[in-house]
Amino acid sequence: SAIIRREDYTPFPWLVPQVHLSFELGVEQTRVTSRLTVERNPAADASPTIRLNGDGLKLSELQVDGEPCSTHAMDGDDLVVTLPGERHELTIVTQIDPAANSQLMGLYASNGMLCTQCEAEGFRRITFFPDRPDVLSTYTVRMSGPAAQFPILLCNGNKADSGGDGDTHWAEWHDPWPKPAYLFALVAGDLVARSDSFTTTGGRTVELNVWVRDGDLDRTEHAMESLKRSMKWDEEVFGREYDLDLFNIVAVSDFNMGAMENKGLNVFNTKYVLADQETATDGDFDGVEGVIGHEYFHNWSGNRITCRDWFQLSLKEGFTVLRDQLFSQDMDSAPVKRIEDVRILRGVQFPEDSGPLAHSIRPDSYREISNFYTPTIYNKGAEVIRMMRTMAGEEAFRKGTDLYFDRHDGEAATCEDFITAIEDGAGLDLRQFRLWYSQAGTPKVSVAVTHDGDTAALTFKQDIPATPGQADKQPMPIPLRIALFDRESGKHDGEHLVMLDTAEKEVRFAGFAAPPVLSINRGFSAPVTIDRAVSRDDLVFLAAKDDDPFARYEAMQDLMVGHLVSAVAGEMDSAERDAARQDIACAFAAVLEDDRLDDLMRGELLMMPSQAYLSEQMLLAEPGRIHEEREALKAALGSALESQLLTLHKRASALPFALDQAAKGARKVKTVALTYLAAAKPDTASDLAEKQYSGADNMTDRQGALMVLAGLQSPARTGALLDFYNRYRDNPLVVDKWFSLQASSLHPQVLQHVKALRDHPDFTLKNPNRVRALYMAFAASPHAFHAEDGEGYRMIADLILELDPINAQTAARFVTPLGRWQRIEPARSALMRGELERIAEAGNLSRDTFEQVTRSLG
Ligand code: B3K
Ligand code: ZN
Repeated sequence: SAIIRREDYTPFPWLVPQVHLSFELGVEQTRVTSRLTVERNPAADASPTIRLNGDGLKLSELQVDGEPCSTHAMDGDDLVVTLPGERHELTIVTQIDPAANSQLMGLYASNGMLCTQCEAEGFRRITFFPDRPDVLSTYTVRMSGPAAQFPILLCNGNKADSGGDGDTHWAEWHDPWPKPAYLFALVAGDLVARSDSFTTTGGRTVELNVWVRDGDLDRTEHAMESLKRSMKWDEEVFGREYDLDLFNIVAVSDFNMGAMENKGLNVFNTKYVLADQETATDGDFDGVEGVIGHEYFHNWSGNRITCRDWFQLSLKEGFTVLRDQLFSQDMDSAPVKRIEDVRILRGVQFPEDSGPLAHSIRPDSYREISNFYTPTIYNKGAEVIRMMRTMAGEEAFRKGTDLYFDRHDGEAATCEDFITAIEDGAGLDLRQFRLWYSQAGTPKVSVAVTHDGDTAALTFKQDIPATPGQADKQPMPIPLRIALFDRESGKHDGEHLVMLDTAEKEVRFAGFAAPPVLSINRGFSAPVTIDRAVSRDDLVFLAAKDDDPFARYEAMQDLMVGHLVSAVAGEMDSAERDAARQDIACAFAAVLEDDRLDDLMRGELLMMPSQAYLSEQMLLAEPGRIHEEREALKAALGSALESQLLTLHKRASALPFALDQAAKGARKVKTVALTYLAAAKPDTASDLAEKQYSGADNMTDRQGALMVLAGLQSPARTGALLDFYNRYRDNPLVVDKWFSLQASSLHPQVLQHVKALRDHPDFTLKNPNRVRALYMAFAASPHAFHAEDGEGYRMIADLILELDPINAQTAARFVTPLGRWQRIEPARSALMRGELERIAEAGNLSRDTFEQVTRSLG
């Protein structure tokens, strides 16, 4: 398969101002008639032909200007038509089989309903079309089908007309906003809606619907409320109003990703729509709010202004992630949301950036664009724009985004357009900052503090590691928010923004009689790693006193990371180990006792660094040793703080269920307490967890307790798992949790459990949620995936090979964990590489999996 390069971009020689589609819908056979008006693009080089992309399509009929066409040819999957004139009308008929579409791209059947997923290149599986984001058209769509089977017919835009004759009915939809094909969507099925409305500041009344299957309606309230909050927030914070009279959301249970921002008709994974107290955790509720916000915000950052080509993906994704993060910060606890977002970045994006799949947020090439919907494009992309906001300040940044929306409305834009608009609107000079778009790799910032007389000097150095295809890097501007604490008073005299824009830099601060304690990268102002020699005393100081919540969290993390890294390296004798654990326990005790903290934040401060994050800190990770030391520290903390943790659990359990932050925080610390107790006192923890499980009146408590039980070799384990399954066997999203909990548990027999679950009647490779529930959880499990004999690696490779022909996009995602081989100790590394080679040799791989495996082998 060919490599597509950013530098090869050329505008499409044709404009397609009008698209008329007619669908005669059937689950096994759908007939698509497409009528396109095409005219020469004055801004492009003229071409005697028009290339219409197809993917596995069979052409049934083709007319040019109403006459059967004889001047066309197939070029691979594409249809190439010779066109002599300035303007033509093409009529194209294709027949497709939605039921046979297991890739879930294009038009497919899910649970008897029909729906579409077109981003990035799914439209070409429906009809022949210039399937690229810079071709914008106005769509008019007629859908017809059996009324009993598809009582609801939905498409983008507004419903223009509808009718029926006997058993068949039809609807005609019109979307007034020109859009690229990837934003096209239709849904046909037996659905019911929660309806509401929203009035924009401009006075437009928008009808809102959340469409689900009968029986799921009472779990849509949170989604609807989240939508209304998103609409209001985008008006207030970014000045963006909705632009149609109708906004539809449809929940689908078979879906490759979280959701899709199709114009006026968002299609969602059920996981990000359905939520109630009984079946969804607090984390699930937050997920719904965040994803509803994200897709809604795309209406401006993505739809009104789309991408010129797929190399610009972060233009819409990075910006929209930033927008959804800021939205959630405003809706919930801002500091906790920031910490969660950094945890995701460091747990998923940092490893990507230091591995074989590293790429810049604006990549230079790809084979399969689906492989570039990555944490780098999304999460690092958001961090890069967040840095612009930090440098400009909120107000100036808003001027920049206003200018961007204004200047490029209705266009297919580039990252460069965005940067220029922020420069012009916010008054920033981003010439050097553009390097963040082209250079991959997480910068490492080293910092040393020296003190002389009354002056403290900070010496900074930045170093950007080599990544595939990028050996040498230039220094980038790195905005670091810092504060210097006086040891005596426990205070600082204000925050500074240090711009580290050279390879090395020294910054001096006068007025310090004694060496200060440095608090650095406050709020995680830059997506970098910080390397500094810092004493445990200073970390304990910051963990107790830092007024920046993120920096305080970071000090706790650093305390644990520092200890675990040296413990794994075998650098500590038992006295040193005890001393370190003692310090960490003291810091924990302070957090447990600090009554100025709310429980949501307390829960964060008590969180252990993840196995993935710890592995990142080592040149060659030893998964087995990391797991051992991490569990040992957990046990040590659990026994040192047993009574405080029991008190915390008791206090938190006394709070009745509510959706406010205090109650959410209480539920969070309850399970955190259990996890430490489980490591130290499994019997005590098992009893407590069993009580929490059976007394639970909400999913957060129930799942938390079951998670702890699933990791214990306790008699209560089996009973609780069985009860959970029987209670929720009819709810697929909860059954997903049941699979996940077992696949990611701390239980020594996880491998056997996963094998058994693979044969469970509820397991299927056809449903991505179910596949991820079992295997993503397993691949993230700290010990089982890395089993010494390589059985975990083999299971994932087997899965990839079996899933690839069914759902290539989902299969390719499982290559990532095996791709970590270069950063793992030699014995396991060889086994991982061996599995990648086995996949590579299999032949007949999808483009998705082929690309990921090839890149991963390096
Ligand atoms: N834009 C979609 C991504 C769909 C990609 C499919 N391969 C979801 C989102 O980011 O909002
Ligand atoms: Zn998005």
